[in-house]
Amino acid sequence: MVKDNGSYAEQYREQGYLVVEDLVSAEEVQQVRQRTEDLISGVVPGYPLEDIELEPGAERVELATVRKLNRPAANDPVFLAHAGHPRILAIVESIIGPDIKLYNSQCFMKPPGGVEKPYHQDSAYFAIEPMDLVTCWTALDDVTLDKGPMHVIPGSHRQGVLDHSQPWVVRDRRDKQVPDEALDRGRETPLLMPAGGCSFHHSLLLHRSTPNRSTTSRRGLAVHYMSARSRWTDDSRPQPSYVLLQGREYPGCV
Ligand SMILES: O=C(O)CCC(=O)C(=O)O
Repeated sequence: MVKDNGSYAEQYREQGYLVVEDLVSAEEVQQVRQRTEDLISGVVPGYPLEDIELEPGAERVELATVRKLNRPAANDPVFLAHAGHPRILAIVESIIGPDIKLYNSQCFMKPPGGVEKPYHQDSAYFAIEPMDLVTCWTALDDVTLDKGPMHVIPGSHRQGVLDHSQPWVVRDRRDKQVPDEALDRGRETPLLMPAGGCSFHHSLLLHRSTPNRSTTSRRGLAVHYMSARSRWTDDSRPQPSYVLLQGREYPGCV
């Protein structure tokens, strides 16, 4: 059931996440799903190769090997339209206010056999302050336990950025993760939902996704939103320019 946005915001503040089923229509989901297939197969040519990440050990770009499409909303109009979805923006607004910018987006393809993504906080990778970006993760396929859902640790968004120094290596893939002793795994919750459902999570919430042990893909489209009052924190790189999706700009901010 879709509730009012005020109760969503309250749950989000307390738990650092929420799940809303049936937010995106079956037709809209199908359009995005089809687009992932057309971009990867080359039916729609031109998706930048440097923004296609493969599963560990894979060499060819195919539906069965792509781990994720990076920056889809920056690279493709269908994904940009999804980032501006009014029902998603209404919930994002109830959480971070009316002035909303697109920070980034990632389409996780998670094919059968797709590997896990270990525990992390998004803010450990985002050069933005304050660290209260919100990610809307839309299920493009039904998400069940065997398909490698996201898991979260409720309330873990209140502890600031944790150490991410523990290496995580699978074949040619190197990543980093939060060390086990910092995790209260007894509290972890899988985010299960039918296609068209969305989860929203805080950029400091501890989360991971498990391997896909099923025979079909588990695609999830993550769009990261920030307040237009945010600031860029990486002095070693020029500040990128970010698309305003709703509301107004603020001088000196992103
Ligand atoms: O969908 C996944 O497998 C991982 C998602 C994730 O880690 C994220 O959205 O930050």
